[in-house]
Amino acid sequence: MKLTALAAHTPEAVRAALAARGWDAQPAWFAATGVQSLVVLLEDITAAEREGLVRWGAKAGTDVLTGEGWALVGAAASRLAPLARPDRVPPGLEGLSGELGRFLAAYADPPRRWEIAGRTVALDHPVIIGVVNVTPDSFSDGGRFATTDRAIAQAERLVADGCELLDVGGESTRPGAAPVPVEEEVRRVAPVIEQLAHRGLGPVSVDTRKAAVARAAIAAGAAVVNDVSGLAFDPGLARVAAAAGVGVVVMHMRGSPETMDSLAVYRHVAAEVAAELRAVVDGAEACGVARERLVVDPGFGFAKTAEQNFRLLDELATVAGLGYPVAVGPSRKRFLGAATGRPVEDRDRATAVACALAWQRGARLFRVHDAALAREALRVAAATTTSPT
Ligand code: PMM
Repeated sequence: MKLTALAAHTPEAVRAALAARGWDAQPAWFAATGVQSLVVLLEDITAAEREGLVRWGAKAGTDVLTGEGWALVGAAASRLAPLARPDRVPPGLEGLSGELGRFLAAYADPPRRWEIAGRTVALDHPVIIGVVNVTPDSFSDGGRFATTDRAIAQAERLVADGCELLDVGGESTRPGAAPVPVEEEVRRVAPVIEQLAHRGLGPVSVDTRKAAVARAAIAAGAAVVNDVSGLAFDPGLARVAAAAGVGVVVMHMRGSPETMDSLAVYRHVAAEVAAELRAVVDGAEACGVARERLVVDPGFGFAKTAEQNFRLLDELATVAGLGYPVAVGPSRKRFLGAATGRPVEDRDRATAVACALAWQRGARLFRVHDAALAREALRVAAATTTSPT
């Protein structure tokens, strides 16, 4: 007998082992995703559901760990699947089917495209979003691209280095940054967006928390709104985005840039960030934003300590489990400095590594200042992923 330990962090190894033994690509992929072990934490369940899960686990031969109001179930995806099917779920566990079904559907068929205004962004490869900050005080590049010409030159460099989307921002959101009035923010971003659209550089995203700025940016040619407040700052923003049919990136944060550092208190950061993002996308959809236009972002550096950022990076699959494409923006942030001891102007290598790790955990869009380094790292990471994920 000969034993080989297969890599179990993704379905890849099983798929490849089956393909090498004559299986066709499609059945090999389905079987591999079915064999893949998943762990789900079910919270806010009743005592009866908890007991029902323990009984089901004993029968199904799966691990179920429980406590007051929660259960943690570890099982192959194919074993979990009956719990998600109304016709197969054991009596008393019907209330769990909906959420489990939603999760398993997203696991089996993750989003492969993102619809933005006027085009579709394919997510079968790393999509790099280049940062064009038109602010005098952004933490890493504030003031450098404060004029339209300089912003355009930076955008040209980013596109040459492989960016597929340019994110233009006119308000710094670093901790403690002062708010910018609407007219000033529009004055900063609109001419740059107009020029980028005019020159065919783009598509362009506008990094703003304000409906009025989003409206002006969309009129100037923006195809995406990227809101670091997760639609919390300005209740009108979602409707503006919905009416215009633009893509929407909703980022997780708590409070505002002035207050966020004091709100970095979590019991289980990945679970809480995912739950809060779920509430945001539900709210966006209720305002008319189509599901296929939404991207979620865990908001590295926003209301998180360095340790929480790293936990979140490692557990990014929890955010991907929501079933929306995931964007990340670790670029040059403080937590990377905490790990490397490097100052802000020397964090692009650390950023590239963080991007590669995020790709492996399910992120598909990467907001960076230095696209060339990130692209190299992401090409290496993406080369390890061959299957239709
Ligand atoms: N970070 C910043 C600004 N905008 N948008 C998204 N979606 N994700 C981020 O992580 C993010 C963002 C802060 O960085 P900057 O001041 O360098 O732009």
